[in-house]
Amino acid sequence: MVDSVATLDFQSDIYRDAYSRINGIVIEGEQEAADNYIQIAELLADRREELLSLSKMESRHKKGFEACGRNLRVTPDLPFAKEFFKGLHDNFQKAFAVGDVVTCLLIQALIIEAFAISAYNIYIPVADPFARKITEGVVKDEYLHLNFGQQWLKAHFVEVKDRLKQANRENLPLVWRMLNGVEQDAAQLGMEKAAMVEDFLISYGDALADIGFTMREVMQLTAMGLAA
Ligand code: PL3
Ligand code: FE2
Ligand code: FE2
Ligand code: FE2
Repeated sequence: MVDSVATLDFQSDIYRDAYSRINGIVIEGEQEAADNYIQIAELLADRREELLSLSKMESRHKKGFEACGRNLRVTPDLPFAKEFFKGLHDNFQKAFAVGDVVTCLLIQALIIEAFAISAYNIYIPVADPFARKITEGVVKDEYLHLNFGQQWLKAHFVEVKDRLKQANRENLPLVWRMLNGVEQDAAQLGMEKAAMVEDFLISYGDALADIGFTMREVMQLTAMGLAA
């Protein structure tokens, strides 16, 4: 366990080994997000331009994190990262295949964005100076992306409520599993799982409440799979 930034050695083998997987996850996550917004643009033709611009932002994020890896002379472990995202990727593709835009938005614009926001917020204070600058710029964009999904789902709340509950039930347990899968490597970077869970629950829970769920429903939704 690393307890403060003062103990982090960004050049050490142990730090760079953990970074190769985390950096891979973030690069793959940004690529996944870029692809997902292009597909969502096909389902929401009237918001096409906006969604394609979100996709371009994701591609820029990916480039930024690739630079963070190069800066530490780390090779991102992309095969590991692909496996890490497989569950959410497969569920997104299943939803897309049947034109289920509500599930696609829940997976990408709520779950993946809230996951990214929590990870980036917890990473910023313990990042190397180069990566900190990049991540600070990126996290601002992620709030806009979360807001896109939030606004659209809020505007259609009555029609999408049941589908959202179902999609949350199918996908949130995957996030808790992903957090467990990254816990050890994140700890090497000075990031605590409990802090990431807390930040995730704030972003995701606030979004669900704004979309229209009652506080009681938000509690039920966010607890889904937490124990598993
Ligand atoms: C959405 O725009 C991008 C999705 C990326 C998902 C990232 C999840 C990250 C989990 C691992 C935590 C480490 C963060 C460290 C940042 C270099
Ligand atoms: Fe992003
Ligand atoms: Fe994908
Ligand atoms: Fe994003």
